[in-house]
Amino acid sequence: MADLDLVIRNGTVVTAADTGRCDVGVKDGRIVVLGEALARGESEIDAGGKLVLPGGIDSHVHLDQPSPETGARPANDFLSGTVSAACGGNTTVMPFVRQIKGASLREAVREYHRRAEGKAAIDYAFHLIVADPSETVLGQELPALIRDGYTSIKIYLTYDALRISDRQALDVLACARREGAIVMVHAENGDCIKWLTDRLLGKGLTAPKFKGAAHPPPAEREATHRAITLAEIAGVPVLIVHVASGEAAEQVRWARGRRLPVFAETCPQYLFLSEKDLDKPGMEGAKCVCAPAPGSPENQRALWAALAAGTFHLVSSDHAAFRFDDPRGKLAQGANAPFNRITNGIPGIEARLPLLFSGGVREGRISLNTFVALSATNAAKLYGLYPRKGTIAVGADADIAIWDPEREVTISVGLLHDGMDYTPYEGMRVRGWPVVTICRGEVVCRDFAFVGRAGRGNFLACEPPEVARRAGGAPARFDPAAGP
Ligand code: DUC
Ligand code: ZN
Repeated sequence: MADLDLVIRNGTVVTAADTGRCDVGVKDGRIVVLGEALARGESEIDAGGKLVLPGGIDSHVHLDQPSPETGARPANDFLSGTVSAACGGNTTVMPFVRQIKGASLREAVREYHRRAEGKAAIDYAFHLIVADPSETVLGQELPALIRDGYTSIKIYLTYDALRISDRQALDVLACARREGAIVMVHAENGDCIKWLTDRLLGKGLTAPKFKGAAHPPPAEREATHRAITLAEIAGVPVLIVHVASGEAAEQVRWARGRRLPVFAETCPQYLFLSEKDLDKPGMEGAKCVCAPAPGSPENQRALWAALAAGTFHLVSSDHAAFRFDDPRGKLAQGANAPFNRITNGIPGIEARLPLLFSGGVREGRISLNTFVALSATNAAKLYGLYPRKGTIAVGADADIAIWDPEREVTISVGLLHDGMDYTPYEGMRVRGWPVVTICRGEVVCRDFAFVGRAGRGNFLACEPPEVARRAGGAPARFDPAAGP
Protein backbone atom coordinates (compact mmCIF):
# COMPACT_ATOMS: atom_id res chain seq x y z
CA MET A 1 0.00 0.00 0.00
CA ALA A 2 1.23 3.50 -0.82
CA ASP A 3 2.32 5.69 2.05
CA LEU A 4 0.59 8.75 0.68
CA ASP A 5 -3.15 8.94 0.07
CA LEU A 6 -2.79 11.53 -2.68
CA VAL A 7 0.04 13.05 -4.67
CA ILE A 8 -0.48 16.18 -6.76
CA ARG A 9 2.30 16.08 -9.27
CA ASN A 10 4.02 18.52 -11.67
CA GLY A 11 2.07 21.61 -10.67
CA THR A 12 3.24 25.12 -9.82
CA VAL A 13 2.55 25.61 -6.14
CA VAL A 14 1.67 29.15 -5.13
CA THR A 15 1.34 30.56 -1.63
CA ALA A 16 1.01 34.14 -0.41
CA ALA A 17 4.80 34.24 -0.22
CA ASP A 18 6.25 31.89 -2.84
CA THR A 19 5.80 30.30 -6.23
CA GLY A 20 7.62 27.09 -7.19
CA ARG A 21 7.40 23.74 -8.90
CA CYS A 22 6.92 20.80 -6.51
CA ASP A 23 4.72 17.83 -5.77
CA VAL A 24 2.31 17.83 -2.84
CA GLY A 25 1.89 14.68 -0.75
CA VAL A 26 -1.24 14.20 1.33
CA LYS A 27 -1.94 11.75 4.15
CA ASP A 28 -5.03 11.62 6.38
CA GLY A 29 -6.33 14.90 5.01
CA ARG A 30 -3.18 16.90 5.68
CA ILE A 31 -0.18 17.95 3.63
CA VAL A 32 2.73 15.84 4.86
CA VAL A 33 5.40 16.45 2.24
CA LEU A 34 6.35 18.96 -0.45
CA GLY A 35 9.13 17.86 -2.76
CA GLU A 36 10.31 16.59 -6.08
CA ALA A 37 9.54 13.16 -7.54
CA LEU A 38 7.47 11.93 -4.58
CA ALA A 39 6.70 8.21 -4.38
CA ARG A 40 3.40 7.08 -5.88
CA GLY A 41 0.34 7.83 -3.85
CA GLU A 42 -2.88 5.84 -3.47
CA SER A 43 -4.33 8.33 -5.91
CA GLU A 44 -2.58 10.80 -8.17
CA ILE A 45 -3.44 14.05 -9.86
CA ASP A 46 -1.28 15.37 -12.68
CA ALA A 47 -1.27 19.14 -12.33
CA GLY A 48 1.16 19.74 -15.22
CA GLY A 49 0.56 23.22 -16.66
CA LYS A 50 -1.72 24.06 -13.74
CA LEU A 51 -1.46 26.17 -10.60
CA VAL A 52 -1.77 24.52 -7.21
CA LEU A 53 -3.23 27.09 -4.81
CA PRO A 54 -4.58 27.01 -1.27
CA GLY A 55 -8.33 26.50 -1.42
CA GLY A 56 -10.17 29.78 -1.17
CA ILE A 57 -11.58 30.95 2.13
CA ASP A 58 -14.72 32.95 1.53
CA SER A 59 -14.76 34.79 4.81
CA HIS A 60 -17.99 36.74 4.28
CA VAL A 61 -21.03 34.71 3.28
CA HIS A 62 -24.66 34.54 4.38
CA LEU A 63 -26.06 31.02 4.23
CA ASP A 64 -29.54 29.95 5.32
CA GLN A 65 -30.11 33.48 6.61
CA PRO A 66 -33.35 35.30 5.81
CA SER A 67 -33.11 38.98 4.95
CA PRO A 68 -33.23 41.09 8.14
CA GLU A 69 -35.17 43.85 6.34
CA THR A 70 -37.60 42.16 3.97
CA GLY A 71 -37.81 38.68 5.48
CA ALA A 72 -36.95 37.19 2.08
CA ARG A 73 -36.05 33.52 1.97
CA PRO A 74 -32.39 32.82 1.13
CA ALA A 75 -31.65 30.75 -1.95
CA ASN A 76 -28.94 28.80 -0.20
CA ASP A 77 -28.85 26.49 2.73
CA PHE A 78 -25.52 25.11 3.93
CA LEU A 79 -25.56 22.37 1.31
CA SER A 80 -26.16 24.34 -1.89
CA GLY A 81 -24.09 27.23 -0.57
CA THR A 82 -21.05 25.10 0.19
CA VAL A 83 -21.40 23.04 -3.02
CA SER A 84 -21.35 26.29 -4.96
CA ALA A 85 -18.38 27.52 -2.91
CA ALA A 86 -16.46 24.30 -3.59
CA CYS A 87 -17.11 24.52 -7.32
CA GLY A 88 -15.68 28.02 -7.22
CA GLY A 89 -12.41 26.81 -5.73
CA ASN A 90 -13.18 27.36 -2.04
CA THR A 91 -12.49 24.92 0.76
CA THR A 92 -13.68 26.97 3.74
CA VAL A 93 -16.54 29.39 4.23
CA MET A 94 -17.25 31.76 7.07
CA PRO A 95 -20.99 32.46 7.38
CA PHE A 96 -22.66 34.56 10.04
CA VAL A 97 -24.67 33.64 13.09
CA ARG A 98 -27.15 36.49 13.52
CA GLN A 99 -28.44 37.47 16.92
CA ILE A 100 -32.00 38.77 16.93
CA LYS A 101 -32.41 41.85 19.14
CA GLY A 102 -33.59 40.77 22.58
CA ALA A 103 -32.72 37.11 22.01
CA SER A 104 -29.83 34.98 23.18
CA LEU A 105 -26.63 34.92 21.15
CA ARG A 106 -25.78 31.44 22.41
CA GLU A 107 -29.15 30.16 21.24
CA ALA A 108 -28.54 31.72 17.80
CA VAL A 109 -25.23 29.86 17.62
CA ARG A 110 -26.98 26.57 18.41
CA GLU A 111 -29.57 27.29 15.73
CA TYR A 112 -26.96 27.97 13.01
CA HIS A 113 -25.12 24.80 13.95
CA ARG A 114 -28.37 22.91 13.40
CA ARG A 115 -28.64 24.55 9.96
CA ALA A 116 -25.08 23.55 9.02
CA GLU A 117 -24.81 20.06 10.45
CA GLY A 118 -25.24 17.22 7.99
CA LYS A 119 -25.29 19.73 5.14
CA ALA A 120 -22.03 21.66 4.83
CA ALA A 121 -19.88 20.04 2.15
CA ILE A 122 -16.72 21.98 3.07
CA ASP A 123 -15.37 23.29 6.36
CA TYR A 124 -16.90 26.32 8.02
CA ALA A 125 -16.36 28.72 10.90
CA PHE A 126 -18.86 31.26 12.17
CA HIS A 127 -18.69 35.01 12.75
CA LEU A 128 -21.13 36.38 15.34
CA ILE A 129 -23.42 39.30 14.48
CA VAL A 130 -24.08 41.10 17.73
CA ALA A 131 -27.28 43.12 17.33
CA ASP A 132 -28.00 43.49 21.02
CA PRO A 133 -24.95 43.89 23.23
CA SER A 134 -26.82 43.49 26.51
CA GLU A 135 -25.12 42.93 29.85
CA THR A 136 -25.67 39.20 29.50
CA VAL A 137 -24.22 39.13 25.99
CA LEU A 138 -21.15 41.21 26.86
CA GLY A 139 -20.58 39.77 30.31
CA GLN A 140 -21.35 36.12 29.76
CA GLU A 141 -22.34 34.87 26.34
CA LEU A 142 -19.71 36.60 24.23
CA PRO A 143 -16.70 35.81 26.45
CA ALA A 144 -17.74 32.14 26.59
CA LEU A 145 -18.37 31.98 22.84
CA ILE A 146 -15.01 33.58 22.04
CA ARG A 147 -13.34 30.92 24.19
CA ASP A 148 -15.33 28.29 22.26
CA GLY A 149 -13.83 29.40 18.92
CA TYR A 150 -16.11 32.18 17.67
CA THR A 151 -13.44 34.87 17.62
CA SER A 152 -14.85 37.37 15.14
CA ILE A 153 -17.76 39.67 15.87
CA LYS A 154 -19.65 41.76 13.36
CA ILE A 155 -21.46 44.96 14.23
CA TYR A 156 -23.63 47.24 12.09
CA LEU A 157 -23.80 51.03 12.08
CA THR A 158 -26.94 50.91 9.91
CA TYR A 159 -30.11 48.76 9.39
CA ASP A 160 -32.76 49.16 12.14
CA ALA A 161 -32.84 45.45 12.91
CA LEU A 162 -29.09 45.28 13.52
CA ARG A 163 -27.73 48.74 14.16
CA ILE A 164 -26.04 49.57 17.45
CA SER A 165 -25.07 52.96 18.87
CA ASP A 166 -21.50 54.26 19.04
CA ARG A 167 -21.51 53.66 22.78
CA GLN A 168 -22.62 50.08 22.29
CA ALA A 169 -19.96 49.66 19.62
CA LEU A 170 -17.35 50.80 22.16
CA ASP A 171 -18.66 48.20 24.60
CA VAL A 172 -18.33 45.46 21.97
CA LEU A 173 -14.84 46.63 20.99
CA ALA A 174 -13.76 46.68 24.65
CA CYS A 175 -15.13 43.16 25.11
CA ALA A 176 -13.19 42.03 22.03
CA ARG A 177 -10.06 43.55 23.50
CA ARG A 178 -10.50 41.75 26.83
CA GLU A 179 -11.34 38.40 25.28
CA GLY A 180 -9.12 38.36 22.17
CA ALA A 181 -11.56 38.72 19.28
CA ILE A 182 -11.62 40.86 16.16
CA VAL A 183 -14.53 43.17 15.32
CA MET A 184 -15.84 43.55 11.77
CA VAL A 185 -17.90 46.65 10.99
CA HIS A 186 -20.61 47.31 8.41
CA ALA A 187 -19.75 50.97 8.09
CA GLU A 188 -22.54 53.10 6.66
CA ASN A 189 -24.22 56.06 8.34
CA GLY A 190 -27.77 54.81 8.98
CA ASP A 191 -29.28 58.26 9.57
CA CYS A 192 -27.86 59.68 6.34
CA ILE A 193 -29.25 56.70 4.42
CA LYS A 194 -32.69 57.09 5.99
CA TRP A 195 -32.80 60.83 5.40
CA LEU A 196 -31.80 60.49 1.77
CA THR A 197 -34.20 57.57 1.27
CA ASP A 198 -37.15 59.56 2.64
CA ARG A 199 -36.36 62.49 0.35
CA LEU A 200 -35.99 60.27 -2.72
CA LEU A 201 -39.22 58.39 -2.01
CA GLY A 202 -40.99 61.70 -1.30
CA LYS A 203 -40.17 62.79 -4.84
CA GLY A 204 -41.37 59.48 -6.28
CA LEU A 205 -37.82 58.35 -7.10
CA THR A 206 -38.23 54.68 -6.34
CA ALA A 207 -36.42 52.79 -9.14
CA PRO A 208 -33.55 50.42 -8.24
CA LYS A 209 -30.99 52.93 -9.51
CA PHE A 210 -31.80 55.28 -6.61
CA LYS A 211 -30.31 52.75 -4.22
CA GLY A 212 -26.96 54.30 -5.07
CA ALA A 213 -28.23 57.82 -4.37
CA ALA A 214 -29.43 56.71 -0.94
CA HIS A 215 -26.09 55.06 -0.10
CA PRO A 216 -23.56 57.64 -1.35
CA PRO A 217 -19.80 57.38 -0.70
CA PRO A 218 -19.76 60.07 2.06
CA ALA A 219 -22.18 57.97 4.16
CA GLU A 220 -19.71 55.12 3.95
CA ARG A 221 -16.69 57.37 4.39
CA GLU A 222 -18.04 58.93 7.57
CA ALA A 223 -18.98 55.61 9.14
CA THR A 224 -15.64 54.09 8.17
CA HIS A 225 -13.83 56.95 9.84
CA ARG A 226 -16.07 56.59 12.90
CA ALA A 227 -15.44 52.84 13.14
CA ILE A 228 -11.70 53.47 12.92
CA THR A 229 -11.94 56.13 15.63
CA LEU A 230 -14.01 53.97 17.97
CA ALA A 231 -11.53 51.12 17.56
CA GLU A 232 -8.62 53.48 18.22
CA ILE A 233 -10.26 54.70 21.41
CA ALA A 234 -10.96 51.15 22.57
CA GLY A 235 -7.40 50.14 21.60
CA VAL A 236 -8.29 47.27 19.26
CA PRO A 237 -7.87 46.29 15.64
CA VAL A 238 -10.89 46.64 13.41
CA LEU A 239 -11.89 45.20 10.05
CA ILE A 240 -14.07 47.25 7.74
CA VAL A 241 -16.13 44.86 5.63
CA HIS A 242 -17.38 45.25 2.06
CA VAL A 243 -15.69 48.60 1.37
CA ALA A 244 -17.54 49.92 -1.66
CA SER A 245 -16.11 53.36 -2.28
CA GLY A 246 -12.73 54.85 -2.99
CA GLU A 247 -13.51 57.42 -0.30
CA ALA A 248 -13.88 54.75 2.39
CA ALA A 249 -10.72 53.06 1.11
CA GLU A 250 -8.92 56.39 1.62
CA GLN A 251 -9.94 56.33 5.27
CA VAL A 252 -8.42 52.88 5.63
CA ARG A 253 -5.22 54.10 4.03
CA TRP A 254 -5.21 57.15 6.29
CA ALA A 255 -5.56 54.94 9.35
CA ARG A 256 -2.76 52.63 8.28
CA GLY A 257 -0.59 55.67 7.65
CA ARG A 258 -1.08 56.40 11.35
CA ARG A 259 -0.04 52.82 12.08
CA LEU A 260 -3.49 51.87 13.34
CA PRO A 261 -4.35 48.17 13.03
CA VAL A 262 -7.15 48.70 10.51
CA PHE A 263 -8.00 45.99 8.00
CA ALA A 264 -10.37 46.09 5.07
CA GLU A 265 -12.33 43.87 2.75
CA THR A 266 -13.87 44.58 -0.62
CA CYS A 267 -16.07 42.37 -2.79
CA PRO A 268 -16.48 41.51 -6.48
CA GLN A 269 -19.72 43.49 -6.75
CA TYR A 270 -17.76 46.69 -6.15
CA LEU A 271 -14.96 45.76 -8.52
CA PHE A 272 -17.10 44.40 -11.37
CA LEU A 273 -20.52 46.08 -11.08
CA SER A 274 -21.42 49.75 -11.12
CA GLU A 275 -24.39 52.10 -10.93
CA LYS A 276 -25.01 51.24 -14.60
CA ASP A 277 -26.07 47.77 -13.51
CA LEU A 278 -28.61 49.27 -11.14
CA ASP A 279 -30.01 51.30 -14.01
CA LYS A 280 -31.14 48.46 -16.22
CA PRO A 281 -34.68 48.55 -17.65
CA GLY A 282 -37.67 47.82 -15.43
CA MET A 283 -36.76 45.92 -12.28
CA GLU A 284 -33.66 44.27 -13.80
CA GLY A 285 -31.52 46.63 -11.73
CA ALA A 286 -32.93 44.99 -8.60
CA LYS A 287 -30.66 42.03 -9.28
CA CYS A 288 -27.70 44.20 -8.33
CA VAL A 289 -29.20 45.85 -5.26
CA CYS A 290 -27.00 45.46 -2.23
CA ALA A 291 -25.72 47.64 0.58
CA PRO A 292 -23.46 49.48 0.17
CA ALA A 293 -24.44 49.85 -3.48
CA PRO A 294 -22.08 49.55 -6.45
CA GLY A 295 -20.88 53.05 -7.37
CA SER A 296 -19.68 54.95 -10.40
CA PRO A 297 -17.18 53.57 -12.94
CA GLU A 298 -14.60 56.05 -11.54
CA ASN A 299 -15.24 54.65 -8.10
CA GLN A 300 -14.68 51.16 -9.46
CA ARG A 301 -11.32 52.28 -10.83
CA ALA A 302 -10.41 53.78 -7.45
CA LEU A 303 -11.16 50.46 -5.76
CA TRP A 304 -9.00 48.53 -8.22
CA ALA A 305 -6.21 51.04 -7.62
CA ALA A 306 -6.61 50.60 -3.86
CA LEU A 307 -6.50 46.83 -4.29
CA ALA A 308 -3.33 47.07 -6.36
CA ALA A 309 -1.81 49.41 -3.77
CA GLY A 310 -2.40 46.96 -0.93
CA THR A 311 -5.20 48.80 0.90
CA PHE A 312 -7.37 45.69 1.08
CA HIS A 313 -6.57 42.51 2.96
CA LEU A 314 -9.56 40.46 1.87
CA VAL A 315 -11.75 40.06 -1.18
CA SER A 316 -14.82 38.15 -0.04
CA SER A 317 -18.13 37.60 -1.75
CA ASP A 318 -20.68 38.87 0.82
CA HIS A 319 -22.77 36.16 -0.85
CA ALA A 320 -26.41 36.84 0.09
CA ALA A 321 -28.45 35.12 -2.58
CA PHE A 322 -32.17 35.69 -3.10
CA ARG A 323 -33.92 34.41 -6.18
CA PHE A 324 -35.39 37.01 -8.50
CA ASP A 325 -38.44 35.23 -9.83
CA ASP A 326 -39.68 34.17 -6.41
CA PRO A 327 -42.43 35.85 -4.38
CA ARG A 328 -40.33 35.27 -1.26
CA GLY A 329 -37.02 36.31 -2.86
CA LYS A 330 -35.41 39.51 -4.03
CA LEU A 331 -38.80 41.16 -4.60
CA ALA A 332 -40.55 39.76 -1.52
CA GLN A 333 -41.99 43.23 -0.81
CA GLY A 334 -43.61 43.53 -4.22
CA ALA A 335 -42.80 43.16 -7.89
CA ASN A 336 -42.32 46.93 -8.13
CA ALA A 337 -40.98 47.54 -4.67
CA PRO A 338 -39.16 50.85 -4.14
CA PHE A 339 -35.38 50.55 -3.95
CA ASN A 340 -35.34 50.52 -0.15
CA ARG A 341 -37.76 47.56 -0.03
CA ILE A 342 -35.78 45.43 -2.47
CA THR A 343 -33.94 42.68 -0.62
CA ASN A 344 -30.26 43.54 -0.25
CA GLY A 345 -27.79 40.95 -1.41
CA ILE A 346 -25.92 39.52 -4.35
CA PRO A 347 -24.75 35.98 -5.09
CA GLY A 348 -21.03 35.54 -5.62
CA ILE A 349 -19.73 32.58 -3.67
CA GLU A 350 -18.77 30.67 -6.84
CA ALA A 351 -17.77 33.53 -9.13
CA ARG A 352 -15.62 35.42 -6.59
CA LEU A 353 -12.33 33.66 -7.25
CA PRO A 354 -12.53 33.42 -11.07
CA LEU A 355 -13.51 37.09 -11.24
CA LEU A 356 -10.62 38.16 -9.02
CA PHE A 357 -8.18 35.87 -10.79
CA SER A 358 -9.20 37.13 -14.19
CA GLY A 359 -9.65 40.81 -13.39
CA GLY A 360 -6.77 40.90 -10.92
CA VAL A 361 -4.03 38.47 -11.94
CA ARG A 362 -4.69 38.09 -15.65
CA GLU A 363 -5.17 41.82 -16.10
CA GLY A 364 -1.85 42.43 -14.34
CA ARG A 365 -3.26 44.37 -11.39
CA ILE A 366 -2.13 41.98 -8.66
CA SER A 367 0.38 39.16 -8.46
CA LEU A 368 -0.56 35.52 -8.06
CA ASN A 369 0.81 35.62 -4.52
CA THR A 370 -1.38 38.61 -3.71
CA PHE A 371 -4.34 36.74 -5.16
CA VAL A 372 -3.66 33.89 -2.73
CA ALA A 373 -3.26 36.33 0.15
CA LEU A 374 -6.51 38.17 -0.64
CA SER A 375 -8.57 35.07 -1.27
CA ALA A 376 -7.30 32.68 1.42
CA THR A 377 -4.20 33.38 3.53
CA ASN A 378 -5.15 36.75 5.00
CA ALA A 379 -8.59 35.47 6.02
CA ALA A 380 -6.99 32.50 7.79
CA LYS A 381 -4.63 34.85 9.62
CA LEU A 382 -7.17 37.54 10.49
CA TYR A 383 -9.74 35.04 11.77
CA GLY A 384 -7.53 32.64 13.68
CA LEU A 385 -7.39 29.69 11.27
CA TYR A 386 -3.75 29.96 10.20
CA PRO A 387 -1.65 27.86 9.50
CA ARG A 388 -4.15 25.01 9.49
CA LYS A 389 -6.01 26.80 6.69
CA GLY A 390 -5.05 29.29 4.01
CA THR A 391 -1.69 27.98 2.87
CA ILE A 392 0.14 25.06 1.32
CA ALA A 393 2.62 23.87 3.91
CA VAL A 394 3.55 20.68 5.68
CA GLY A 395 1.07 20.19 8.51
CA ALA A 396 -1.70 22.28 6.95
CA ASP A 397 -5.03 20.76 5.97
CA ALA A 398 -4.89 19.52 2.36
CA ASP A 399 -7.27 22.24 1.16
CA ILE A 400 -6.22 22.88 -2.39
CA ALA A 401 -7.60 24.31 -5.61
CA ILE A 402 -5.96 23.35 -8.88
CA TRP A 403 -6.36 26.13 -11.40
CA ASP A 404 -6.15 26.10 -15.14
CA PRO A 405 -4.90 29.64 -15.71
CA GLU A 406 -5.79 29.53 -19.40
CA ARG A 407 -9.31 28.19 -19.12
CA GLU A 408 -11.74 30.67 -20.64
CA VAL A 409 -15.24 30.63 -19.25
CA THR A 410 -18.30 32.77 -19.82
CA ILE A 411 -20.06 33.14 -16.50
CA SER A 412 -23.65 32.10 -16.70
CA VAL A 413 -26.28 31.11 -14.17
CA GLY A 414 -26.53 27.63 -15.68
CA LEU A 415 -22.88 26.96 -14.94
CA LEU A 416 -23.13 27.80 -11.25
CA HIS A 417 -24.32 25.57 -8.43
CA ASP A 418 -26.03 28.05 -6.12
CA GLY A 419 -29.56 27.25 -7.24
CA MET A 420 -30.10 30.84 -8.25
CA ASP A 421 -32.15 32.05 -11.19
CA TYR A 422 -29.67 34.78 -12.07
CA THR A 423 -26.10 35.88 -11.64
CA PRO A 424 -25.21 39.57 -11.79
CA TYR A 425 -22.09 38.50 -13.71
CA GLU A 426 -24.02 36.85 -16.55
CA GLY A 427 -22.04 36.94 -19.79
CA MET A 428 -18.75 38.10 -18.26
CA ARG A 429 -15.83 36.33 -19.79
CA VAL A 430 -13.04 35.24 -17.45
CA ARG A 431 -9.69 33.55 -18.01
CA GLY A 432 -8.63 31.11 -15.31
CA TRP A 433 -10.85 28.64 -13.48
CA PRO A 434 -10.42 26.19 -10.60
CA VAL A 435 -10.70 22.77 -12.25
CA VAL A 436 -10.23 20.59 -9.15
CA THR A 437 -11.07 21.45 -5.53
CA ILE A 438 -9.70 19.28 -2.75
CA CYS A 439 -10.98 19.58 0.79
CA ARG A 440 -8.90 17.84 3.48
CA GLY A 441 -7.44 15.51 0.87
CA GLU A 442 -10.71 14.59 -0.84
CA VAL A 443 -11.68 15.82 -4.29
CA VAL A 444 -14.99 17.64 -3.92
CA CYS A 445 -15.26 19.27 -7.32
CA ARG A 446 -13.83 18.31 -10.68
CA ASP A 447 -14.45 20.05 -14.02
CA PHE A 448 -17.53 22.00 -12.91
CA ALA A 449 -19.13 18.95 -11.23
CA PHE A 450 -19.57 18.53 -7.49
CA VAL A 451 -18.30 15.10 -6.44
CA GLY A 452 -18.17 15.53 -2.68
CA ARG A 453 -20.89 14.84 -0.17
CA ALA A 454 -23.26 16.67 2.13
CA GLY A 455 -22.17 16.86 5.74
CA ARG A 456 -18.48 16.28 5.11
CA GLY A 457 -17.62 19.82 6.19
CA ASN A 458 -16.37 20.27 9.74
CA PHE A 459 -17.01 23.17 12.05
CA LEU A 460 -13.76 25.04 12.69
CA ALA A 461 -13.21 26.63 16.08
CA CYS A 462 -11.08 29.74 15.51
CA GLU A 463 -8.15 30.78 17.68
CA PRO A 464 -8.00 34.37 18.93
CA PRO A 465 -6.58 36.20 15.90
CA GLU A 466 -2.96 37.21 16.27
CA VAL A 467 -3.74 40.90 15.80
CA ALA A 468 -6.33 40.74 18.58
CA ARG A 469 -3.94 38.95 20.94
CA ARG A 470 -1.39 41.70 20.39
CA ALA A 471 -3.94 44.43 21.15
CA GLY A 472 -5.00 42.80 24.40
CA GLY A 473 -1.42 42.81 25.65
CA ALA A 474 -0.64 46.43 24.80
CA PRO A 475 -1.71 49.51 26.75
CA ALA A 476 -4.72 51.29 25.23
CA ARG A 477 -3.73 54.89 24.55
CA PHE A 478 -7.13 56.45 25.19
CA ASP A 479 -8.69 54.05 27.69
CA PRO A 480 -6.64 53.92 30.89
CA ALA A 481 -9.18 51.46 32.30
CA ALA A 482 -8.17 48.86 29.69
CA GLY A 483 -4.65 48.19 30.94
CA PRO A 484 -3.01 44.89 29.95
N1 DUC B 1 -25.46 43.89 2.49
C1 DUC B 1 -25.16 43.43 3.70
O1 DUC B 1 -24.70 44.17 4.54
N2 DUC B 1 -25.39 42.13 3.98
C2 DUC B 1 -25.86 41.21 3.06
C3 DUC B 1 -26.36 41.75 1.81
C4 DUC B 1 -26.02 43.15 1.52
O2 DUC B 1 -26.25 43.65 0.46
ZN1 ZN C 1 -22.70 40.60 4.51
